[in-house]
Amino acid sequence: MNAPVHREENTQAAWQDRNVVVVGAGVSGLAAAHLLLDCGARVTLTDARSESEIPEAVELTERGVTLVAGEHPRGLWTGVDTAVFSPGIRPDAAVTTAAQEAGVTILAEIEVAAGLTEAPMIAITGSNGKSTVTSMLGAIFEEAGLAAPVCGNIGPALSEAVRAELNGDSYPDAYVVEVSSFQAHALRDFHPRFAVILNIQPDHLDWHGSLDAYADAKLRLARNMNAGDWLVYNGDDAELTSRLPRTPVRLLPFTFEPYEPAPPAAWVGDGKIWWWAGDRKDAVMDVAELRVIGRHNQVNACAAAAVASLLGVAPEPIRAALASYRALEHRMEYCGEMGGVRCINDSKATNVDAALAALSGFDRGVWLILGGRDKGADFGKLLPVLDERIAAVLLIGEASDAIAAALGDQMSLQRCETMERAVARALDKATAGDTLLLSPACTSFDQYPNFEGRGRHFKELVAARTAAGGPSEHPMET
Ligand code: UMA
Ligand code: ADP
Repeated sequence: MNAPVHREENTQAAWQDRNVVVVGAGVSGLAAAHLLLDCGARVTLTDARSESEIPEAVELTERGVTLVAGEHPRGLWTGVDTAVFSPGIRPDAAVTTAAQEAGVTILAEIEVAAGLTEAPMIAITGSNGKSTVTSMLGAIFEEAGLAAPVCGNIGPALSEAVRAELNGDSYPDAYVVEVSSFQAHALRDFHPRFAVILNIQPDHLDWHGSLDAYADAKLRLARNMNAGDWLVYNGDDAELTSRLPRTPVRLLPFTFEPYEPAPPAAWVGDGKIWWWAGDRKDAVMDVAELRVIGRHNQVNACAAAAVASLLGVAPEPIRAALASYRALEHRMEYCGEMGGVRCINDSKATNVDAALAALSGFDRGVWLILGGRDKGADFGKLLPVLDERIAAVLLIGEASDAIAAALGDQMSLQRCETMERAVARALDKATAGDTLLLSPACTSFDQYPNFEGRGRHFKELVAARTAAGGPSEHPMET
């Protein structure tokens, strides 16, 4: 049996003729298997799904991969010392326990890929806002003429992006990698040169077990960072600031209020995004130029501007990229207007903090659709923002009782059960200047396959009403 692969050995040569098991034949497992094959490894790919459910694996078996589908038998681990796990494999899954009992070293897919490139990693994590900030950074680098593939949790897998480089199809200056808590929890040697932690808010607690374990997973991203690296963090988030690493990594806060203590720092203040480095304080842009909606998106833009500034990108390309950046689908996505009522699809708000952030951006007249499948969330956290800004809360899905119990008689709660009824109720009653907001604070799995399906359904219902009531000629100002 070969010795386990560690950082200094995670080179193409170290994988040559090595037996390795890749667990999970989804986006990351398929990409990792191709990458390892390119490095000369002998790859076994295993997935709980049956062979017929993973047609994408055929290309790999044709390249010599052994596919073990339908189960993860114990025999997998014979003669194997290293396994590459997909992020979705839970730490308490039977396959994880079996690999551990067999003494196999478990590597995260992003760790393997990162070890095979010299290009610096810019890693972005947090509970909410990862995809937004990752894609904002991608847009800034593109504007600045830098080659910086956007990958990781946002898709494609880091393994796919690194494979393109090793095959000579791309020459990246850096990788912009969105890292989820699932990807971060198993990291050992991953060493980004720049990391961004946006916030620590309770999410995926069923997976991680506790808020501490979840926060630890996020902070693993920074565990190997040192005095030559930069950790960019949300200075307003007490759950995060109380957990900052005690390593020599250089720290850079971003905040929603002017930051006084010392440079470098970035903040949103006086209607602008500011960058303070050395003895210069530069206004990067007016937040009024942003097309994205909400205070949280101003902070996201500020975080992206901070990282780009650290990397030496000038204010003008940052401004230009952020001013033309449009919200990702299902994240505070403007999707129509009828009779002066603006409709916003924030279906990706699958936790309470995302819904809280969405609501914070409005003063009045919000018809809020809440509900779906409850993850054991504390809906009472919404109470401080369920004030005069709310016209009504429209409840859908399984979580209706839990939400009603948490919110009590504080406001007009209307049980609608389905999206159809919620949209119809809101658009029948709302008046010009109001907003219909889907920001449900729950997962979609009780009524939809995923949040994308839920968001698309919402948009279809809005579009049908808009068509019936005449198209809007006035796109929303943000
Ligand atoms: N599987 C097994 N055995 C098990 C459990 C799962 O074989 O015990 C198999 C499944 O049958 C399936 C495969 O594992 O074939 C799925 O692996 P996966 O869940 O790791 O998913 P991937 O398709 O590899 O996609 C992953 C990320 N998914 C998750 O973390 C759940 C994708 O993020 C990511 O884009 C992709 O890697 C590339 O990096 C998606 C996501 O939903 C978008 N992320 C979560 C989120 O954003 O909230 C964390
Ligand atoms: P992630 O990739 O972390 O899930 P997204 O950018 O996809 O983040 O946004 C997910 C949800 O969180 C959306 O509802 C979005 O409006 C909300 N959101 C985005 N940025 C933030 C933030 N900084 N704080 C709180 N919520 C946010």
